[in-house]
Amino acid sequence: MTQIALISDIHGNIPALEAVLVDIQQRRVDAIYCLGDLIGKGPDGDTAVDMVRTHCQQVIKGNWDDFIGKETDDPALQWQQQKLGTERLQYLSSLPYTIEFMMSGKWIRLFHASPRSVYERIQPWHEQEKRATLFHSSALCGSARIADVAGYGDIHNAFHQHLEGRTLFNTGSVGNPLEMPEASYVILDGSYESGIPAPLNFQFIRVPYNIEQAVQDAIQSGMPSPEDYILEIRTGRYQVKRL
Ligand SMILES: [Mn+2]
Repeated sequence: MTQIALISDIHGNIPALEAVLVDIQQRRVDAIYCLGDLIGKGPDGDTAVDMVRTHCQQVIKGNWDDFIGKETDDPALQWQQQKLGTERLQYLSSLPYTIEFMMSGKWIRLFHASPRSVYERIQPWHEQEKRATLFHSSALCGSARIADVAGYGDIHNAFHQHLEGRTLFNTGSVGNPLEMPEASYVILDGSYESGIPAPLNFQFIRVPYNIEQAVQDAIQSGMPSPEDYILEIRTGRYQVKRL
């Protein structure tokens, strides 16, 4: 069996990322994949990018990774762009859209927000018809197959549900969880690259981390308007329009 850890939505929160990586190392997984939004919101996107490049075998693009490369008048975004620097911004813009593979007889597709756009946001409480579109393919995907298992990040809200005979799940967020203030990630455990039906295990793991250190990091970084980010990581409650 192969264990693949899925992390997402780190958002420049290094104490959360470090705590998750320690937990992953203790579980002896075979690979780590990152589902995007390495940066933004929190202060240390540059370090998050460097750590993800070191530890993750595959990385896909999130909405923040996409729009951070664009010209902007927003001082908070300009601050993030300057901290990242040209090379990391180029890396983020070059990230692929999906990770797709067979595991235990199931076609698994991983993406940041939806198979169609990094900006399409679908919640577990949206109507079933809408959720079921997350199994679809699009021109952005690596294959035209309908996914047996679709996994994503973006909403910062971990869940796992079965619908229409398929499995839909969300990893939650490492650095900006919005259902409870503990870092979230998932481990997939199954028979990698095997088309033969076999057990497939999903583990949803919550990792307490040093939130006050993350708060201090934000204050000391000098980033513009850190208040919403600080409130969100302390409470797990959504404060602003942008995830
Ligand atoms: Mn995000």
